[in-house]
Amino acid sequence: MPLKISRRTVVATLTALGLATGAAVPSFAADKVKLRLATSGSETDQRSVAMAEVFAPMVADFATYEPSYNGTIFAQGTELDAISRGNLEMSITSAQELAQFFPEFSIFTAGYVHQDAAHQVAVFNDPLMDAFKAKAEDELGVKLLSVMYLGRRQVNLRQSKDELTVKTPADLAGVNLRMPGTDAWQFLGKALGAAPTPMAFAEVYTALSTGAVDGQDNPLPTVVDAKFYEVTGQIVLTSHLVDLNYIAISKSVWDELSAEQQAKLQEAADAAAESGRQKQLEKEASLVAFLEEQGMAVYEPDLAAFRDQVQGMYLESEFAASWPEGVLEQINALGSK
Ligand code: KDO
Repeated sequence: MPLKISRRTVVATLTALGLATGAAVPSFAADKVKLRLATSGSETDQRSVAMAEVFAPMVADFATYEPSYNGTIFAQGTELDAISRGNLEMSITSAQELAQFFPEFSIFTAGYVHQDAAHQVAVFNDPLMDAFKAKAEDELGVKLLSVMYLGRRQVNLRQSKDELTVKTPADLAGVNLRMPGTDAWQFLGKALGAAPTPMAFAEVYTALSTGAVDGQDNPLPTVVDAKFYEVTGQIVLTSHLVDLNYIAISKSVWDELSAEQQAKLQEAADAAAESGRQKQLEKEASLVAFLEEQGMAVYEPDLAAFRDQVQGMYLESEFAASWPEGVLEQINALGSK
């Protein structure tokens, strides 16, 4: 059960401690603003690279950027709470994590809703997002700056294709599929037809190598970056979720910046997101050959069978009941299909 903490409570607590925002706080006075960012991604993940190489230099005249990787300082899924409590300034967060606080964010976690990277950007910048963004700011103290592309999630199994060939969701019955540890992720695993197991990203390589799980799902660049190909035998190109992350910042830190600094920071976040997106797309397009060279089978299943099952299960789920009326139709209208 995630801790729900209101922004008012956070501000009241900080005020009681004499740390209320608005007054001259040392880190905002003569010093630069400290921007600690926590991510469960690695240092070589394209989102991390874009933040370090594009974002950080663009804000360097007024901010110091201090990233931490691999969920080391804040475990995967705890970053939003840390920002809300004033213990962290930034994170690369997910709709699945936001859905723990605000169930309606699960609309962005549903399989086969986002169509591609451009669709994600169109949705994020559309007025339909205003109410979602306002809720995260007002009730959690988290401002969503920009949308990052993680990629098309694929099913990645230990078994060779000879041992198990996946054509339809029925072929995944009983497959112990690691999914990240929130309800929205677990439901996606079930919708694929598998038996999902919650586990933090940092533990996945070991779990695959020991056989504690049969597989995991992630985009191809992540499979390569995390070297999952060393401990798995096949990739089923289900493309079940065109996955995204948001660059998130503490709303109170944001409010302390001047209008000029805010504009620079926003520009830097957008530039980093765009750079990371292009690099991730390039990798995604080129990695099938690399994975095949590593001896992996990479193949498409019956995509219509997966899409029909996943979409059907979402529409009948309790998640869909939390989606604001008409938003799914608005999202679909922004796509090209
Ligand atoms: C994962 O845990 O499988 C996931 O892909 C979920 C994403 O939201 C994101 O947090 C990502 O891990 C990590 O950054 C590692 O790439």
